[in-house]
Amino acid sequence: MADQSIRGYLANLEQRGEMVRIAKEVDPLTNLTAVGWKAYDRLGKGTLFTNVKGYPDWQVANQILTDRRKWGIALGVDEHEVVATFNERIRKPVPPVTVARAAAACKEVVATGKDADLRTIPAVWTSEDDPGPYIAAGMAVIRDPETGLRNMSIHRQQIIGPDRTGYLICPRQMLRIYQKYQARKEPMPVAIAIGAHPAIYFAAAFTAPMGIDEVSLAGALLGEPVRMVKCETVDLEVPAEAEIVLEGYVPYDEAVEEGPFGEGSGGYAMEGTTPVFKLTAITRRKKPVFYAMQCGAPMTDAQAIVSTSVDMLLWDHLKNVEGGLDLLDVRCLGVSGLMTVIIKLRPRVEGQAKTACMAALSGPQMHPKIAIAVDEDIDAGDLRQVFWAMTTRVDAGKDVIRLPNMRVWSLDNISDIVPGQSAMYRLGTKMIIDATMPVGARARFAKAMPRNFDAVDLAKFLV
Ligand SMILES: Cc1cc2nc3c(=O)[nH]c(=O)nc-3n(C[C@H](O)[C@H](O)[C@H](O)COP(=O)(O)O)c2cc1C
Ligand SMILES: [Mn+2]
Repeated sequence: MADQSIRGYLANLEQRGEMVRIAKEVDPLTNLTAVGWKAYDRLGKGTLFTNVKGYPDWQVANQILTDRRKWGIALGVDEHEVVATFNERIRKPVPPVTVARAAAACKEVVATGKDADLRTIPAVWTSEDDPGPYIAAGMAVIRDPETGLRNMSIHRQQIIGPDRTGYLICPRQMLRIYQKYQARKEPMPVAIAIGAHPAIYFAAAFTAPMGIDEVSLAGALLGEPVRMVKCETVDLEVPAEAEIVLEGYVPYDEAVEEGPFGEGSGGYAMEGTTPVFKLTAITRRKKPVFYAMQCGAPMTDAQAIVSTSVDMLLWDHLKNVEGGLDLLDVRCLGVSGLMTVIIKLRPRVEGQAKTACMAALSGPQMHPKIAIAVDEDIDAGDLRQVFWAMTTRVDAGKDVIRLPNMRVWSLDNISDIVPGQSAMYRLGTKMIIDATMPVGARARFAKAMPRNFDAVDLAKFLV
């Protein structure tokens, strides 16, 4: 039986030297996220805060899923295998099982009625211009009122009262399901799990075809059924090994001012109105680990989770372009706020790299607006090499193509909002940069590598 908790993952991270513990007191409202962000930026490590002001029973984790090495630890594979592993495992969904309440760690403490108070959770004030503390790491489980099918997705929550949060629902599957509740004039029951195994996070962040239960995709990634447990106040189930569970509902007819919030773009999502989440119960472990999922200026948890799923979906999408590309690597760049994707391929004929870029700009997810194609000899993970190719193999007149008036990601603030719509709907200019060499003229564009480069082993000369 695999561990399905976030604490098990944190123990692995620590053992592999990928996490630091910070025992000096931090305050979730003033300095926790800056300490966590800097620790990752300077040391490349995630952080577990063990001394959190005002929350003696709690620990807080931050910046723990920020790169492929850490995802590799979560999946038990090498960092280079992460995308391929996701792709392979996710094809065989594994339906969850239901366990008894007594076997569910997330039920150690149950608070309902007045006792259910969001102020008991160390929600963090993340970015400077955020209006206050948020919970960013909640995975929402809901059911389609018509088909009964389950959906799981991640949504940010601005704390606006002891039992209320703003609840942003972007135009994706949850919104379609919420609109069904609205049409029936019924509240949408929601159960929100905070802190669980990264595989469950990945599945929640993943855009699966409508009707596919993300919980069974999490099972596929884990290699065993997710253990679920029934909720106290709503007719839903949640991962039993979660640290904290918020139960409640989203009324069909309420809206609240929400934001601005530092987002995966690296900048701010503008303030606006969102639906409301109303709390009916909090269940949790006795000594919970709160996952303060870092969002905002790169590089954060938010960018790494989304880019990994963009890569995976694009890999599948691109492989079929033109009946099959010689695709070598796909990298949605977290450091670009998720809006640039690099495609490494072996173009068989002139024009193929541009077709690949065009497909990458109309993939399953909206984030990329710039697609850069590079050749086999460029390491797509090394931006120095990519920049060299973008300069020496690009004639801006022929190789840079602008695609105006395209739908772009909602958080691309430089792009215009569609007249009459909310900021969720934007039109902007996408861009293709074909930084591959002209097919048939490769010698002229070769990298001038040191003589006998591949044959020379540096280690032999350092002894
Ligand atoms: C850190 C993080 C925060 C997110 N915040 C939101 C959010 O506030 N609102 C939203 O609609 N989607 C948000 N998303 C994206 C959705 O969770 C994601 O697209 C999911 O696949 C949607 O699932 P669905 O298509 O089943 O609704 C977030 C994703 C991540 C990784
Ligand atoms: Mn879904």
